[in-house]
Amino acid sequence: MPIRPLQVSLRLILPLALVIGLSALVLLPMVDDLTQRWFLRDLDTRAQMVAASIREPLIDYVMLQDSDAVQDLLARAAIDGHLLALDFCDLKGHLRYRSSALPPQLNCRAASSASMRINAIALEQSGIAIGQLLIVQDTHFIQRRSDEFRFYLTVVFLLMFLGISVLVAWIAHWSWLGWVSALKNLLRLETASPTGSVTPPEFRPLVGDLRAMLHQMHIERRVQQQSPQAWTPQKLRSLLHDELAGDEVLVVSNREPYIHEQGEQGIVVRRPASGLVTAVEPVMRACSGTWIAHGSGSADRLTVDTHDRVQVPPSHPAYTLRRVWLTSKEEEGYYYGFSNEGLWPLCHMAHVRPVFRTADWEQYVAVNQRFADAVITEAHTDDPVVLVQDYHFALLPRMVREKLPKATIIMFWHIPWPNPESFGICPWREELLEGLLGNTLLGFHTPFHCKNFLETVDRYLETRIEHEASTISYGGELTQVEPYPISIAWPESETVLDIVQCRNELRESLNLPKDHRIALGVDRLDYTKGIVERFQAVDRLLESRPELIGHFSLLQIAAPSRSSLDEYQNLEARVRRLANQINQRYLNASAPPIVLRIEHYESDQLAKCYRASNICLVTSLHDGMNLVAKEFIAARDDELGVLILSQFTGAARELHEALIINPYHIEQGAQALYRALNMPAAEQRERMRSMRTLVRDFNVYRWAGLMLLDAARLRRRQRVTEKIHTHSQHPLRRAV
Ligand code: ADQ
Repeated sequence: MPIRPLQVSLRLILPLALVIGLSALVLLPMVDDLTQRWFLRDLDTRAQMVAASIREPLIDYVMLQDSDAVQDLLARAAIDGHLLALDFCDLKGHLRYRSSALPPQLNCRAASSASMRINAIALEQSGIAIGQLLIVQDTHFIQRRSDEFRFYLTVVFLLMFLGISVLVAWIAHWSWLGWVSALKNLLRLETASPTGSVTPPEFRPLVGDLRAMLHQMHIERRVQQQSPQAWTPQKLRSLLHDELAGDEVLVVSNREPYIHEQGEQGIVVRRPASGLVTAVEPVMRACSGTWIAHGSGSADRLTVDTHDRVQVPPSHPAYTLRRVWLTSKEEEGYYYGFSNEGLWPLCHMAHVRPVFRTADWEQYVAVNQRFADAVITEAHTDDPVVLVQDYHFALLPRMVREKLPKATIIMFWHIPWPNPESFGICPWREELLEGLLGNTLLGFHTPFHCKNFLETVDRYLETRIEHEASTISYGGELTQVEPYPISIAWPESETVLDIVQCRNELRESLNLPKDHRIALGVDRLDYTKGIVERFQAVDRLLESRPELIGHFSLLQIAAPSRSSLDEYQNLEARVRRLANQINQRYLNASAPPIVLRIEHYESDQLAKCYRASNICLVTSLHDGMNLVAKEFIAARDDELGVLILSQFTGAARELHEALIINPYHIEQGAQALYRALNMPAAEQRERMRSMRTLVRDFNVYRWAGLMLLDAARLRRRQRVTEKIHTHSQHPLRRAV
């Protein structure tokens, strides 16, 4: 028997041995006592029977005082094997007659002992007592039988134990073999062809996890194989050169990477606070393509050429920004309405209800079409690589596909994808899904979001889904769905500011003492970011640890966002009010617990804050990835500082050394803050070092590189398929 089933059997048999052993210990004396009592009762019955059989002649002989007849009668009755003696005692208790085998020490007052049983049976003649008959029986045989009985019972228990053990070992062995082969079968089916696979019922709960795990392993293996060295802009550039040589790359996003604003002293250029821009900008720098985005700045029109194009970054141009102009009605319906009052709350579990209006949907369709037209105009080839960014453009992939069927369309969905039930409340769910299935490749942050998407499509459209290959076949075309965890660009060392200087400058600018401890929050002012819960955690911390009052503050930097929407205005008012309320409670303290800055910070200012803080606090109620967590880690080349991270961020799936919290649990947030404030430097270093290695290696170039590698692979297949197609009579479908 293999070692594992033996261990399993032993695990079952040992408790069994214990139970049977204990039962034997309890049962044996009980059964023994019971049988002894049965034997004694038998002896008593026998004595009564003997007495009954000789009673009448005995009384007659005693009355006649015929001692020979009495002796003879007693002797004859005492012949039976167990009867030791029969005696007659008179009323004064004198032994008058006795059978010959009576032990000499026995008299009329003798009582039963371990070796003999004595029954005294009264005799009377016409109601007058004349004496008693003593019947003495040997009880040695009871002890003998009891010993035998114990012996057999012990043997029965042993045999029972052996029998059950063999049976258990046998069942364990075969169950084990059955499980192993069913699991192997499942793994084989999951890694080969899931279609038509029948999962044994006991494994059904495991299938989802198993698939996610296999998928993750598949990606990690692929990354290891493909990236022996770290991902850098140079590597990304050479990858674009090798894999997509000469191919045209177009990016589509709502937010532009550079906004020209009319300032008091002329036109100024601003970079928006957006995770998306942070992530995609390095890719465009590396591949010099065209970025199509909404021109939203007050001086944007003044800075473009006649084709609405401008070269960016302004300091050292590397790619083209093509601006699309939207009327306020379009912006109202497509951006604020359908995207941010509809899709944003639909995809985030933050307990804000999505609002869907037909007028907004119509603008969403129209604006998607306008951006799709821009892609078609900007494309110089019939098969460009189009990188579509985010939930503002769910319909665009299909619109572009209709005009440029050979294009490789890659879309990254920067926010979570909800479960099918949640998504199902959108009145235009089928249209959105059909739009998204115009993509060649559709990326999400985590395998969990991919799984939700596949399940949603499965629920609402007639498609064929290959889970192992993670593809969806719809209308004869395939869309591949993959997780690509987004990240940041690793900061270049020459731009990094001195850490002590950062600490001193930040505290000085906030009017705080040099040794004041700071937790930092950096977010767009959005209800998904858990800013209110963060303040409550700080309040709770000071309530439970008053010694920290005046020695610790939260610096919350919140970039104004979507401020024309009611929900966001209410949030801002609530955040300001709560910060005030908390600060009012600690008016006597030398420093306010909450320092709130509702403003946009430039990236170097943010870097200074990251480097100057003791803690970075990310408490999103739901977040696709969260880049702030990664930016904080990247900024800490001193390997100090503690990251407190919400379990509801994609980042929590990668940054296991952070203090992971449930932001809804205020007490837990407060405890994590306390733990972070008291964490020894050695532990901070250990955690930070490990997270820094991960973020440095799994950076934004890798994110983009993996998507582009997959795009290149799909293009190669597409070209092969087309070649075959031109030599074939039959139309072929687009291959993935
Ligand atoms: P966001 O919701 O914008 O991104 P996040 O990933 O945290 O969230 O990125 C925010 C970015 O804005 C960071 O680069 C940060 O530095 C910057 N920022 C925040 N506050 C700022 C301020 N006050 N001033 C200046 N800059 C500020 C969406 C999804 C995320 C996903 C990203 C990337 O919601 O889940 O991680 O896209 O895909």
